[in-house]
Amino acid sequence: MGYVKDRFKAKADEQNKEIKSIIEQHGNMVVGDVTLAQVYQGMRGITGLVTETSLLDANEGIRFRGFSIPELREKLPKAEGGQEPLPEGLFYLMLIGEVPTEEEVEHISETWARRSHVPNYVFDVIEALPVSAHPMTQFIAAILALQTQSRFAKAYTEGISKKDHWNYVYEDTMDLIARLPRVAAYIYRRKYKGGDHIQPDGMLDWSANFAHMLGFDEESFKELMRLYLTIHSDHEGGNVSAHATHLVGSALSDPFLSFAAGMAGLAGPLHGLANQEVIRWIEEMCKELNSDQPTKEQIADYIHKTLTEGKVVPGYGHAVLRKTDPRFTAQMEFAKRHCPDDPTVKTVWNIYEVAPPILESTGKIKNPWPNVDAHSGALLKHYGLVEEEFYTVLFGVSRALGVLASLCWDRALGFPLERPKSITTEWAKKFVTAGEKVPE
Ligand code: CMX
Repeated sequence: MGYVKDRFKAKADEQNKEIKSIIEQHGNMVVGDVTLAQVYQGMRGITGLVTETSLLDANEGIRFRGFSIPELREKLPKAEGGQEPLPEGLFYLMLIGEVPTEEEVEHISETWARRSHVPNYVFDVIEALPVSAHPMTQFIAAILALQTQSRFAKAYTEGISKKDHWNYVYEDTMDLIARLPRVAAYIYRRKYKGGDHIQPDGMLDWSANFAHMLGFDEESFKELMRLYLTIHSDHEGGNVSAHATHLVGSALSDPFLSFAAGMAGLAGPLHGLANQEVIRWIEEMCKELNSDQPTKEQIADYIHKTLTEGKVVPGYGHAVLRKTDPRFTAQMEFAKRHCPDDPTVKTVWNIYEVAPPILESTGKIKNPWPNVDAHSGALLKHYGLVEEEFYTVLFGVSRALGVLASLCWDRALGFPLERPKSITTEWAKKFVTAGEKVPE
């Protein structure tokens, strides 16, 4: 792995110099004003973080180091005979900032396969939980069990220079990403397949081996996994899972602890759990209507009913995006190629036609368009991965790529402890009364 690490360090040193000069020369430039409404309402639109791996445009969607999802699908190396990008390549792109060659991607695949051994006590920790525990609870517990192997935590305790933090964070990142598919597959087979576990195949790429350990050896499912693990990996820095990982990492908690925090955030229904909620919402609708393919009129009625009951329509809306999520479109294209006649897939497409105008007509939902979670469950279900409680774990395995590549950058750039200022409503009242003067 040496040369990828050396390349990363060289890039980070270059970037460090540039950042120093930006701060020295332009550090006083004002990036934006902050209103009281923003302070109260989830800090929407406040620029306050640097995340090098990707940037989100409200209308265009995500770009990874400048590349859109359609560009990634075209430019990143693919498995032999495959059409979808290998997520190993996206990790390299996010880390180094350049599109990798096939050899570089193969090198990362091999490195992760070599580092993928999971100690038995991690499985014991999973087994200690009731089998009914949500897969995300089991996943987070397993990540915490893996933490006992953190090279960063060990080195920090022994005493290392701040200049070397990045080195150990990098090593932990590679170990953790390598081990996650085995842990996730173990949870899946334990919970849904009676503990009939499948050994890894070290000859396969990261996604194909994951699919294999889950018990899905069909080539097009492996392709779906490659696409899925690529497109869920990163969505700039302010989303809950990325921000939580970055925030906890800023306290110099090691990558395992930081990533566990990110996964706790991903497990929320307004974030990563939405993929589970989407398929449940569709299934409940179908059950209520006694049909596996409700009409558009029936779907419209069901959306109205959901809104009237004061619930969200899962898979729709976004804090930043204002158009159809390109991650939704990528999955739709995949479905058109592989399973256009699947009834759940067709229902997802019908919802896409019906939901936006209804959501828009409420006058309060800022983005009536689908996000990544609106489509993913239908594809997984098509291939027989029907246990929707597990879907957020798949999201989590992918999200590791982006948030951990970012954590490497955080430490390589020496970013400090994150500590924004908070206020009280008492403070806000004085501020308003004193005509925007900051109270003493
Ligand atoms: N259905 C019903 N109401 C919705 C809605 C939806 N899909 N999306 C937004 N709203 C509501 C909000 O709840 C809010 O209502 P109140 O003013 O009564 O509190 C109002 O519309 C304004 O919200 P917003 O500014 O448009 O959206 P936010 O930035 O506050 O929230 C999000 C963004 C994603 C949490 C929200 O759109 C939502 O809850 N969507 C459904 C859940 C979902 O799909 N989450 C996954 C997001 C992608 C991911 O992270 O994986």
